[in-house]
Amino acid sequence: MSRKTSKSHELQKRAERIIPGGVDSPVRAFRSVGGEPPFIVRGEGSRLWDADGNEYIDYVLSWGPLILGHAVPEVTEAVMEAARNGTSFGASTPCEVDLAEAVLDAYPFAEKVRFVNSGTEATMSAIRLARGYTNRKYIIKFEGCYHGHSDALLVKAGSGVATLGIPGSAGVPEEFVQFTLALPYNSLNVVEEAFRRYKDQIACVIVEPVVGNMGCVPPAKGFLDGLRYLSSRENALLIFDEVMTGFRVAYGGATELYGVRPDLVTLGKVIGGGLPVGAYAGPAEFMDMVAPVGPVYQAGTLSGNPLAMAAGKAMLCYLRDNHEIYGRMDRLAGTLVEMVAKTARDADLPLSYNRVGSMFTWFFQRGPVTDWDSAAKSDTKAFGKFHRAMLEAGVYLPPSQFEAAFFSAVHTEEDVQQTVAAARQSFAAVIA
Ligand code: KE4
Repeated sequence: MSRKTSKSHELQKRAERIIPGGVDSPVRAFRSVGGEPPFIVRGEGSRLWDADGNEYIDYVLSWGPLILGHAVPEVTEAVMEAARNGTSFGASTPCEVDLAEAVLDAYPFAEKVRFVNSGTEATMSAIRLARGYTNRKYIIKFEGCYHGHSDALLVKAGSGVATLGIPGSAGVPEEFVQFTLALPYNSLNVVEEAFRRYKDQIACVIVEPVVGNMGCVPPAKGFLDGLRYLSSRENALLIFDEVMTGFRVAYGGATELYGVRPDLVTLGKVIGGGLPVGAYAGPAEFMDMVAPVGPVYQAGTLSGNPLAMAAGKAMLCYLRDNHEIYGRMDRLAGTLVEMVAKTARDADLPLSYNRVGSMFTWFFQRGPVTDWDSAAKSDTKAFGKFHRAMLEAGVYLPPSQFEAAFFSAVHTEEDVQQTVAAARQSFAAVIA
């Protein structure tokens, strides 16, 4: 029996008349998987409910923030308590100092942190800081990595060393991306070539230390060390964009997991507990370049918002005091990913996967997936069929082959068994 969808359909029709595509972020429109998105009304634990009363096991978790699942009592209570005292002051509050200390506790290489309202603001500000500190213009990013929607970062994949940034969006003048180099992920020799070609002109290298935005792609052995070596040798800043991996792949993120020290780290998602927070952090040598101490300007009306700070503080305090959840998520997510892959093999369906802790992606191809060029070989039509069938079976996956899925500390063995069973029947739909 297929899901009831009339209420979500009605809401979608209302929404798309007054909001572009009916969504406040493009990927939510389900354009790359087909079908209409359910309108979500409630989340609890590992589950979501939509406007028609359908229940789902959630592997999007608001695109990463909800590592403890939905409606976590500690977080909800903290936000309600804060709200009783007012929602915003545009002034310093004790809670932002508490959260700053919690962030630096997990990232000991950093001495100072600045809170902003999104991952986009965090990476945009970190790049401005790197350019201000080095007095250089060029930046290196990697194809398939996404760092938010600031102009300098919206470049087409495939630019490579040969060609400077090509706008990846309408409305971005080529002048705004002319100093952006988009290189293949996991290819150190191309980075070396870029530093040779643009000697003493590159301000920073920004990288997702574990990529989530071409689907999950881990760094090749030595890649992060190599970026560290080359950035240091060339006096460029190394920026780890840990908006997705921070407090997820380990309490101290990929910085802890791989033991490579960046010069700046950007954060978001988990540190806001589901409320809008971004951050950038690093040694005082760099961070004291930021206004009002230094000449690099950055500001925000709602930066350090007391409700967001309360949510983030509750989240990080829980993670700090319950480290064992990382091992449990790693084990259970591993079981899920491998059992679904085995189900695909049993159905003779080409499927590969990448997983780092509680973030993962099933790729509809034989693999391996190590960079954008290999990720792009995936059968996105098959993924779309799989996504739609899983939704019908009560499993809510990211609506794109090129997104990471997330596991939480509250997903259960029962969730895993139910998901594997749903995958078994969904693969049949893919093959049909
Ligand atoms: P936001 O501006 O969306 O808060 O963060 C931008 C960003 C920066 N860096 C990384 C590594 C990110 O993953 C993101 C945002 N992630 C996407 C999911 N792939 C957000 C989902 C969306 O765009 O709706």
